[in-house]
Amino acid sequence: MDGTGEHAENAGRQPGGGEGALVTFRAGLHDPRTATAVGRLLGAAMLLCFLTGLVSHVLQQPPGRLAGSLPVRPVWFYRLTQGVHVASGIAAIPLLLVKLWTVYPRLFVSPPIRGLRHGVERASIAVLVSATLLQLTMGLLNILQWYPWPFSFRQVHFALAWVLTGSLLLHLAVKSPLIAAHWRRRGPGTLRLPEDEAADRRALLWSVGAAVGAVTVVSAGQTVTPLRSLTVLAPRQVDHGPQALPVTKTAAEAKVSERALRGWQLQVAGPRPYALTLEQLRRLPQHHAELPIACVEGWSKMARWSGVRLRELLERAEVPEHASLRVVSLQLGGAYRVMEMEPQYARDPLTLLALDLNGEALDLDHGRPARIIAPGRPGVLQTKWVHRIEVL
Ligand SMILES: Nc1nc2c(c(=O)[nH]1)N[C@H]1C(S)=C(S)[C@@H](COP(=O)(O)O)O[C@H]1N2
Ligand SMILES: [Mo]
Repeated sequence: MDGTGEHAENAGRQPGGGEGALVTFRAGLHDPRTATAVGRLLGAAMLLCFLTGLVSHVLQQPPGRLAGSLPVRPVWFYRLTQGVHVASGIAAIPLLLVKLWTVYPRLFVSPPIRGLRHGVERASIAVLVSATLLQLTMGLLNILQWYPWPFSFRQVHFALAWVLTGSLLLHLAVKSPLIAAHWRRRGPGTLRLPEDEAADRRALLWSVGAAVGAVTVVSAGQTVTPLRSLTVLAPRQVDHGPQALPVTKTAAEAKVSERALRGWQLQVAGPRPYALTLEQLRRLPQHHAELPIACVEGWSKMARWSGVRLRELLERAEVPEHASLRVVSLQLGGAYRVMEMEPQYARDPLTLLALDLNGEALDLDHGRPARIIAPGRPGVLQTKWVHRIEVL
């Protein structure tokens, strides 16, 4: 079918609609040109979201071959990619709603299925729409820290991303003639709209732009400090929290109490294993690093950390240069009790077993007595309440 035909079917303007239409819709906002204009913004947001999501997944669970080449610089690498991930996902929500609204008259085409090809196309759109709705809803609930599901968020979000991308590519392929015909405002296939409908469309596109801009501005403040007073959509106010740094999981939530810290020692495994008390750690050479915490939920903030270089702790135990580590927290359960670290992070001069944050001893909520801080890594891997360092 050519673009013009679809246009006419989509938007019969006579009362009673075109032949076979169950419901009639005014053309201006439900035509392929509007769908294309909104669709490509949505497509761009989804593409950015997908790529930055892959980055986040790989950093958190590197496939064997990639583990050695994960980037250690720039130190704000994950801060940028995850900020873009969350911002593009949030921007996609109004875009998706408007896109669905521009095309929903197509739900009512009659007959509903005109043959095998049409049936397959409609089925793929059903998969695309439900996967996208589910994906964006899951992501949004996650950044609001609401986990109503029993399964692992990350695994399901990752699998769904592939289902969504596959069905999106199929959709783009099927619609490519229509998209090509309506890519420009005045293409060969486009009908000239009456002025009032063209104005409707312009108004719609401006409002979509404004809505996307607004949701981005009110959520970006969790990362972009000058916008922080506008942060109403994001759950984290980056100025709140002890020592001017937000907390995702408090010590109380992780069931780490002051009592559990009594008699604490850092245990380091290796050919020459040893244990050190906090006083002994403080007597080792102290180093400083300006590094951000960048949470997968999108908030991030720079901080000043001091403590012992992880590299020096490993050298003392004669851990081989190319060894990966397992860092174990005092926390008794939970997904982030144990963290693995590749050698390029472990040996980086900026990677610290931090004892101080912004000039004071770590607050209990920030991981007292000691926590890991490494450049370029997701917040979930910046393990708090570190107890033991093991060699893999
Ligand atoms: N042991 C342990 N470490 C942890 C967590 C945790 O739940 N348990 N949460 C992580 C997450 S999700 C983030 S974003 C950072 C936040 O560090 P902060 O609370 O000091 O800001 O800590 C990480 N370290
Ligand atoms: Mo986090």
